Amino acid sequence: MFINWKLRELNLKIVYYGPALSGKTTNLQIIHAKTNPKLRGELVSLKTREDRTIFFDFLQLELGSIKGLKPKFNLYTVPGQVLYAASRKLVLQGADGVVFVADSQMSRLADNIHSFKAMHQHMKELQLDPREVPCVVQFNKRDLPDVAPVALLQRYFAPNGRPSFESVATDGVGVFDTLKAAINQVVAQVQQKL
Ligand SMILES: Nc1nc2c(ncn2[C@@H]2O[C@H](COP(=O)(O)OP(=O)(O)OP(=O)(O)O)[C@@H](O)[C@H]2O)c(=O)[nH]1
Ligand SMILES: [Mg+2]
Repeated sequence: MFINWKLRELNLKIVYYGPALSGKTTNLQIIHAKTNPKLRGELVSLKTREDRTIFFDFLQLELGSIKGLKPKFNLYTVPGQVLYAASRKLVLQGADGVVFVADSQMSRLADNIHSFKAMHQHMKELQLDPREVPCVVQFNKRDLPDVAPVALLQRYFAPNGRPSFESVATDGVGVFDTLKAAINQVVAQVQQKL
């Protein structure tokens, strides 16, 4: 959280984290495409020629007001490829909330688990308390065959009633439900701190 008192702006950071190719960038592309241009900035993507995220994607949304301040939600994605662990950690720094995007395919379960653990490890190293930072989980690619049952995914990634959403990000399904839940959680926590 960063407050610019002169401009009365409240900057909040939400990071989309998850394994390679789970659909993090696709979430931001859909949010960018479907949000009123007056409320959002441009989508900045630092990517390889094969459209893989190399450092991060970034999209800023300006919504509502909190205690007389204008909140700006800065949405970032991390690069999922194994190679870019250092970038993942850097992008996670200072996060006010995270969205964990899991790939629902059974064959990707181990990668999701590995990425989820790594996220918690990075948070600890960055002095972010995983019990404090709001986290919403998205089970993406529900349109594909051989997806893991939601109950199984919930047991791994959303125990104790953590908000979780099924999605088909390429079709926009579940993208805004996930985003709204993340924003709501972040706002609720910020309101307590202000
Ligand atoms: N079938 C299906 N494909 C999807 C879905 N969401 C994303 N994809 C596809 O999965 C591929 C990877 O999506 P990205 O959004 O680039 O994934 P990413 O998590 O940003 O990947 P990295 O940047 O490498 O970490 C693309 O070809 C997407 O079109 C989905 O819900 N269903
Ligand atoms: Mg990406």
